[in-house]
Amino acid sequence: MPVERVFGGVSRLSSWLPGRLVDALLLAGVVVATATGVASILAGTPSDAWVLWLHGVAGVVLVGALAAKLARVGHRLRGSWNRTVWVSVALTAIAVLALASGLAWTLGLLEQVGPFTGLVLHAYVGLALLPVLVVHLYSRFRTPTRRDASRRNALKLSATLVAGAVAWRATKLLGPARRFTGSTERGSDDGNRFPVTSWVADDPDPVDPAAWTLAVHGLVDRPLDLDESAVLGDAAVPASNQRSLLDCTSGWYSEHDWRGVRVRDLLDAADADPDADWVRFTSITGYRWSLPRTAAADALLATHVDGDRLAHGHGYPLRLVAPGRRGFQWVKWVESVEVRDSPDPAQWLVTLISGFD
Ligand SMILES: Nc1nc2c(c(=O)[nH]1)N[C@H]1C(S)=C(S)[C@@H](COP(=O)(O)O)O[C@H]1N2
Ligand SMILES: [Mo]
Repeated sequence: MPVERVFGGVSRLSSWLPGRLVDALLLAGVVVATATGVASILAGTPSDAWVLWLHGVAGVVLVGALAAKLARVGHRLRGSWNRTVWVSVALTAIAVLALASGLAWTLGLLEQVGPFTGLVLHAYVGLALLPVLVVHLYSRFRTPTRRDASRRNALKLSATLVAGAVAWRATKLLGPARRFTGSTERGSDDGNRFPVTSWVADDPDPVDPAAWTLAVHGLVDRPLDLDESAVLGDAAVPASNQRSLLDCTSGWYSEHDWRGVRVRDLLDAADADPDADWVRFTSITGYRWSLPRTAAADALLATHVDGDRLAHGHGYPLRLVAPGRRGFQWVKWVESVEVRDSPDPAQWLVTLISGFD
């Protein structure tokens, strides 16, 4: 019977490593997967690819460790279901959903679920696991014992990690082409025809250019208040071009030729304090992000995408283009550039409470 063979294989797998080591592997896997999943929000350049690689390896190792654990403890379902069993069952269900959604996203089987992309769904399910895991550990946590710390077990653990790395590599090859962040390409080099992603509450009316200005202020000697014609290419702030890739954490990316004013030129024109290390960009909606001075200087405040004037959804009249930074930092409908000597930790809260990505 093939089914019996599968279960037989799994239970052999479950006795391959001592149960306490499987449990330790599960806990370590969840810790690594959570840390790298959260960190991936900031992964913007290929030098950050290892974060996503670790995330994937942790995921496939968790699949194996979870199977081994279920083969070992599954029989408890036949006993009476006390609170501890209920928590374990809930934890298993969420873990299976988290792993399956991550795998399905990688394989291209789960692009969209209602309002969420498969990747966003995966992130929420993964986060939902944490409180249930804490409750589970509270009643069931055991540390591995000295007996488990053998050379043999160390070799087996290493072999498991290598197998995980190979399996993750193979899984990625089976799925569609994705950037190292897991994002798929959408509407590159095609003007305004790429996805609009705004947080639910961040949905302003189209900006009336006659009533709009860009303020450059804060630690500057000469504050500026520029109207649309000034940002469209003035002698004081010349037009610049920038090819750059927008990579949204919801799982898509789009690469374009952007045109606008270089932030460095704005800071020069405003005589910004050379010792001020931060620049904060704020939208007409209050949405904001701050960049370190050097990254800000290289950024562009774009008026055009692939030669077309920016559409409202993409931030008309002016949006931040921040090379190497994830999409959520590319503030749309910018009306303020503030030179500061400190970062702005509250920006995280401001972007989070704006709604869902
Ligand atoms: N003001 C404002 N800027 C914003 C957002 C927003 O909700 N409000 N969304 C951000 C996110 S999450 C992304 S991925 C990009 C998307 O840009 P697009 O809608 O032009 O594709 O804009 C960013 N800038
Ligand atoms: Mo985004």
